Amino acid sequence: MNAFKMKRALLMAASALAMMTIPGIAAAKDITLRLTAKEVALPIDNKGTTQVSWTYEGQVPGPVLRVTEGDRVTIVLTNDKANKNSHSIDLHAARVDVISDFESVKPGETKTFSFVTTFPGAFYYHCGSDPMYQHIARGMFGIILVDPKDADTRPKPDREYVLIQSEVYNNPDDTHSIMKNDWKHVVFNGVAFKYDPVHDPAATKTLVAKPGERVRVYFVNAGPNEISSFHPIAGIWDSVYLSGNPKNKMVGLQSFLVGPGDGATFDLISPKAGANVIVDHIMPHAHSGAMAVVMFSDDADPKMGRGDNILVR
Ligand SMILES: [Cu+2]
Repeated sequence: MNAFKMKRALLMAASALAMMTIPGIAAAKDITLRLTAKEVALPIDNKGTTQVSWTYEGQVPGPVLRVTEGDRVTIVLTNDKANKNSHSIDLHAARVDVISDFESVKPGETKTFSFVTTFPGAFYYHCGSDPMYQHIARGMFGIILVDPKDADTRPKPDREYVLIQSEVYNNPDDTHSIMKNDWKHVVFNGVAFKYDPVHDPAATKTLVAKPGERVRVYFVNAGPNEISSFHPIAGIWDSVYLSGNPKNKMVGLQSFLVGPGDGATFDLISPKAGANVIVDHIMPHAHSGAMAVVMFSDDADPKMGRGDNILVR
């Protein structure tokens, strides 16, 4: 074989290798995620008491963003022209430049930036505009799930739920009161006792699963200020993945601390029918709103904890 033929054969072999895919390993994708910041009034309790909220897409928490490890993610953030404040987005799944990529966007303007996801996990995203603690206290946060590119690195869940903890402040207009931690409720997914008809008869929802099913809870503590001692009453965390990374696995835990700005993934399996209550075991947090009932029964609604119902609105 002459040098030319040798070079051509090597090039062909290299391109054949590049086209090969490994079974079970997801190929990287280009994903564009568009978010609009909206300032709206939203309920903070099951009675329907409302508060002016600063949001992504008019929702607290913001939409669940879901990509796979290795994907190239482009964020397009628009600040609605009806808004009064500048807003931004800081995603803990990104490795970028805080100044140019996470910069504030004025009302009526749009900002675009990209990053490649390098670690799988359950990551926090939030507004970082000044004062950041006020934008978070007003509801500008959500979760970005970066699924591992090799789905076989941990057991497949039967159901998935997102719980995002945050504080609701008595007067979020008063930034000093937020700095002094003068909150009214600690909540999951924006509303006090949202999934707890036991402690609040006005609640209409619970999380559900069948006995024996693996329930995977993606948890983020948005804060802005309080730590969470995350515990399933009448259950034990089967597995806890620090930051949601399959490599950071711990087993058989009763409670696990998640600080503001952090997240973790929790697997829960109930051997019998009945209820567990997921709480922040810090009592003022639990009894002001941070409780969520998980009902385990054989007739659990098959649509819950799947598809669009992993963050139960
Ligand atoms: Cu904001």
